[in-house]
Amino acid sequence: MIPAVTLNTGAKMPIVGLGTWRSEPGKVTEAVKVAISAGYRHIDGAYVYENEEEVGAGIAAMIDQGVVKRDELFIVSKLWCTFHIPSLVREACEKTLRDLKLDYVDLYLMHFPYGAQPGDKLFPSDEQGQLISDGSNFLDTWKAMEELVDAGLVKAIGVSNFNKDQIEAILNKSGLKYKPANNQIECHPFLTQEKLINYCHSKGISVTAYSPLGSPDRPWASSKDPSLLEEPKIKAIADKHKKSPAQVLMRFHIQRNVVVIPKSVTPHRIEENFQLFDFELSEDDMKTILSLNKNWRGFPLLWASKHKDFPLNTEY
Ligand code: NAP
Ligand code: SBI
Repeated sequence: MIPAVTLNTGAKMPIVGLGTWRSEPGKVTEAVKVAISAGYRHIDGAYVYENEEEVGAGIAAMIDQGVVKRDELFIVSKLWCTFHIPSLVREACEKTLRDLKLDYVDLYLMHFPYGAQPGDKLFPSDEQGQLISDGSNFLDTWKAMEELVDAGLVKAIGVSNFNKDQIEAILNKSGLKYKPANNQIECHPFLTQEKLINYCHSKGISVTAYSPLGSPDRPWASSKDPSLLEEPKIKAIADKHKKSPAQVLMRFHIQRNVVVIPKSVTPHRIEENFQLFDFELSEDDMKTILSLNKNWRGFPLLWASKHKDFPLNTEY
């Protein structure tokens, strides 16, 4: 059994999942198959990644071949910003389910707290390059997501890129039916997120760490940005345990009971990123890793910085 985090719905969410952002459609079907063969049971996707059909083909192949049953998998998708208007939420979810070739997803996240103008463009923007708002309120979007649970399209709902105040607004919403089961946030040794993780855990909300390797292939990366995989203290801890820096970066989350979703389309890395259960970081290792925090974000979300629901203006 793969270690899992228990959600506030009672469901178990495997603590390691395969990330799929920027996994090319021509490679991701094979990546999903390699991952499931290697033992992964959790796949993290999203409408905006524009590869859900190919992710779904990999899942279907593994189910058809009898490698795994649907109920042994934990599949995550996310509602994109241009579908925040409540009347659009169900059709967005149904499109994702069709593409994934599934009857339900295990967890459906509101990808960002901010809604964007509906239409063909995934990132509708004004002359300043700022995201054009749809005027929606994420509390109304949340209510529409609750209806997806009641309709059986999703087993659990959660949020992503939400700050403490935004989560609190959902928890305090009048008529709230389901609390968020998960908050998916950027988290790694340069952005350790202690306060937000402690807050979420104190409210029974699990946390998923995205970009655990610092997302080295993000399109806006600069050579001046710090590199987690080349960080000397991470390398030294890895050498001591005879593991790779990537494995140390992943194990760090597991020992905080945080779910982690490394992305790779490279078979040997997909396998490496799952070999995390045969070693343990010491308390000193954990302290050293936490001391690397510099509140550095690979995802400053600048294109939405003027939006009323921009999440990164608060302390946490
Ligand atoms: P990441 O997982 O930190 O890094 C992925 C990059 O690292 C790829 O270039 C990959 O290359 C490389 N890599 C993977 N394993 C490696 C290893 N063992 N050694 C060296 N390099 C390795 O970045 P991410 O894709 O940004 O984050 C992971 C997932 O989190 C995403 O795919 C997505 O599912 C999710 N996410 C969510 C949000 C959100 O807003 N909710 C935002 C960002 C990410 P290859 O693929 O070429 O092997
Ligand atoms: C995309 F499909 C395109 C751009 C982009 O930038 C921000 C980060 C993000 C996202 O919103 N979720 C991700 O996993 N990556 C993304 C996705």
